[in-house]
Amino acid sequence: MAVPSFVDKVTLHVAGGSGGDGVASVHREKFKPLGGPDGGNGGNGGSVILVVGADVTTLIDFHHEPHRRGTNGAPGAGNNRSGSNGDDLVLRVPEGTVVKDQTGEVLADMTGPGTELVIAQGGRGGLGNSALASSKRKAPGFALKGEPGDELTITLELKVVADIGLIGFPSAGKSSLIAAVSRARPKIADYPFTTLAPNLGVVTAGSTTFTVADVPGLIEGASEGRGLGHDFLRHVERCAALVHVIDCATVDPGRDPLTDLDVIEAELKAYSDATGSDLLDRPRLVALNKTDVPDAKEIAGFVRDELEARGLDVFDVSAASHAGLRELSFAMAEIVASRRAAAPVVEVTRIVLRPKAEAGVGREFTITQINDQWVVRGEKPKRWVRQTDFANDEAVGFLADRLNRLGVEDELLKLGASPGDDVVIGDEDNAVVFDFDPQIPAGAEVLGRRGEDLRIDQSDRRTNVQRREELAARRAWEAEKREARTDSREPDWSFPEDEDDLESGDVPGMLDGGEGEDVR
Ligand SMILES: Nc1nc2c(ncn2[C@@H]2O[C@H](COP(=O)(O)OP(=O)(O)OP(=O)(O)O)[C@@H](O)[C@H]2O)c(=O)[nH]1
Ligand SMILES: [Mg+2]
Repeated sequence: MAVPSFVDKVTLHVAGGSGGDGVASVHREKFKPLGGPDGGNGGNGGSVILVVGADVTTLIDFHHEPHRRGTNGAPGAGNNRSGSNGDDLVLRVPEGTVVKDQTGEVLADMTGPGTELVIAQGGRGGLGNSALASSKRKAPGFALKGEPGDELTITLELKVVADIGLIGFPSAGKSSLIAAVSRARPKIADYPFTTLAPNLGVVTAGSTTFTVADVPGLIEGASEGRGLGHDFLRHVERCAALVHVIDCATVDPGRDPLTDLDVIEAELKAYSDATGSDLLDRPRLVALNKTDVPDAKEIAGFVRDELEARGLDVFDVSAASHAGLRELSFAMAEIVASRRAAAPVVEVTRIVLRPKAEAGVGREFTITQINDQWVVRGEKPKRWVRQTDFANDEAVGFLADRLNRLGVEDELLKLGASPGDDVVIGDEDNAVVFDFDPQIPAGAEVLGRRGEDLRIDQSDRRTNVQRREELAARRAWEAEKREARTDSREPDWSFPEDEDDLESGDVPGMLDGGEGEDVR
């Protein structure tokens, strides 16, 4: 099997590391058996980051290893110890790499050394029960699970970033030309399609230094796949100008400089039509090559007027004798310099790619009814479900509280959901189905023993109205007692114990905890 040495298109599967789970633990000391929650948070998973490396020229590494993922975060531990974060995986890509998703949409165009793209974020670590404790939930018997990292399949496509592109028929002398004007040393031979992958050379003319790309030869019908096809033309898409390298010494029947130029132009047009590229807008220069050959010099003389009449700048050159190369180099430099003056400087950027907001702009979630199921979509609900340990009732209750605070229950009621309906949250392949039970009053104070949530089994809780009535009755009873006390002047410590009484901050109707609102 041939081993490719230059790869300019690869499919890559990337995944951020998973976040570590938070831990539920209770501080223990001698004589202090229940010292409060001290479970630490899980560490964040490492992300996969693409970064432009100045010395990277091919995507070959990814061709050999197409699956890459960041390291997982470590779980938290007791005594408030957080798990360590996973390591980011930094993948170096060549300048000019275009990153696309599976649908072909461009996610990023990696130009400028140092430009970074966080393509797959690591999952966030789950909070430990210490971080989940609040004045309402003093000793949570659960912790949040770490979230999985982003996972996606992308294509990397290399578009060589050169200032000038050399195009022409096979054996026109493109590689000879780049070898003559730069220190590039591509393979040169007298058979067609010597060049199979682009070569880059650096040229200095006057005060301008620029890069020139020599690409494989084009022939008539390249757009239909003849020869090496025309896909490699993407390597000259970013060039400031194209140089037609024309072989004036060819003895092939049916070929002459003007016909050759027309054929190549037709292929450029076919490429632009097929890809939507704006390649045709590039300025052109014409290098009439091999003028060291006497017949070729003569032919060059014949066609010059016609080419100039078409508005083209024409140069008689010889890659062999180096005649005319200085003029050609300065003409290329001039175009590059004016384009650079007009174009903004490429700044080093760090792009963080985030999943698109599922619920739409400005909305935390949406609910749609699909086949008798209520499907809740939204980043927060989805994440919260992933963080939930469904084996732990208290954790499930915490999830219910969060969803209610977000307004999911209200919205479901508004849309006409009735008790017992299926409510689906999460990704299609990983969805969780709940029974809609709007009777469950939200509130952390009704939690039972650690890891339990009384609301889940019990539906005969007092309603708010009942609670208010009881409170009023108790106040009346207290007032009566106080009166009796003032009468007798005797202290009375017999106070009724009711641990389920409303706390000072509780207003009927707002029993939903209200704290830990933005727990990640
Ligand atoms: N006499 C003469 N021969 C040249 C000149 N430039 C190139 N050649 C010859 O033409 C042949 C093809 O040259 P290459 O530079 O490989 O041509 P190319 O355009 O890169 O060809 P492909 O890579 O196949 O597309 C070689 O034998 C070169 O020596 C020139 O200026 N004068
Ligand atoms: Mg070549």
